[in-house]
Amino acid sequence: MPEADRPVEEMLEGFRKRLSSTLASDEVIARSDLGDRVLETLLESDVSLDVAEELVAKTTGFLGTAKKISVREYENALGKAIRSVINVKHDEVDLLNPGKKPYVILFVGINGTGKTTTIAKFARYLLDNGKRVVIAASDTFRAGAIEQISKHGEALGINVISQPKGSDPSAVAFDAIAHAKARNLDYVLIDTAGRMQTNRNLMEEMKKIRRVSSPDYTIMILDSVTGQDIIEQTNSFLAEIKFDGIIMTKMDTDARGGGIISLSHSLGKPILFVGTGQGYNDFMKFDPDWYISKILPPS
Ligand SMILES: Nc1nc2c(ncn2[C@@H]2O[C@H](COP(=O)(O)OP(=O)(O)O)[C@@H](O)[C@H]2O)c(=O)[nH]1
Ligand SMILES: [Mg+2]
Repeated sequence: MPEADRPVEEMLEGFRKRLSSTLASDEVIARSDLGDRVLETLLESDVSLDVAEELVAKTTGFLGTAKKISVREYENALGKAIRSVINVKHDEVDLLNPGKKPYVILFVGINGTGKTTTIAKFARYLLDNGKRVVIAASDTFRAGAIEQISKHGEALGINVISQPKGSDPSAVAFDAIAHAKARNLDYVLIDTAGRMQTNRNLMEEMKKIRRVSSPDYTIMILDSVTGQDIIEQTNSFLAEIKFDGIIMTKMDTDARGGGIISLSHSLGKPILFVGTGQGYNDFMKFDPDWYISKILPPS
């Protein structure tokens, strides 16, 4: 179990404190010193080396040629640099008005990242917006998975289509889509088993789910606490499973806070939502400006 949920207000506090103590040492500073110190702080906050270097270079670029600058100017330029790196194709996605019915969304990701919990939160978000939803319990592999998602379905008043443990996950997805078509529902959300990249059978099974359900959108669930390691851990997984957008979970338990910047950048996909706790409401649309306002003072 993750540690206790932290309120949204306290999230990213560590990152903000690290940055402000790095930046607040002097009123006016030589730029070259500051760049090195900020680079170090970004690395400590789990921003990857290449992205941290890019951020510092961009910040320097925004600042022009003055030898000495105020901390305030540096902060504003850094905020601009982070915005330019984190803002991956956000405008193109409107999952609330997809223009197709039923709209089939496949949720993928490694075991334990929070897929099932996130599907329940996302379903709740759709319900709150007046949408009609069915869930496919296509994790037929892990013990307890069908019960877990069925409980969420009961709590939310949503049908969960399932078959006994060990059944073909694609058949479950197929049934759920037929169910949605027959009832004119808006969305089919497909839960899946965690895929370990080493497990060939599971990878093949995942491809079959894709073939059978032809998802309109695929969401990769990433655990923010795993940080940069996730790129390596999920490398072959990411290469084989195509996805369109990302939901970062467990922001409330991530003390470093900067991984989100480099993940979005290096994967080239938008971060749609972030998970901020275990309850249905601990879920928010990801807003780059919100994120930047949490780690830097307002410009
Ligand atoms: N604190 C916290 N815990 C989360 C969050 N999202 C999921 N979890 C927890 O992570 C664990 C694994 O979640 P689950 O949805 O079963 O992962 P799955 O294996 O990918 O389906 C559960 O204990 C969830 O309650 C989150 O945003 N914050
Ligand atoms: Mg699950």
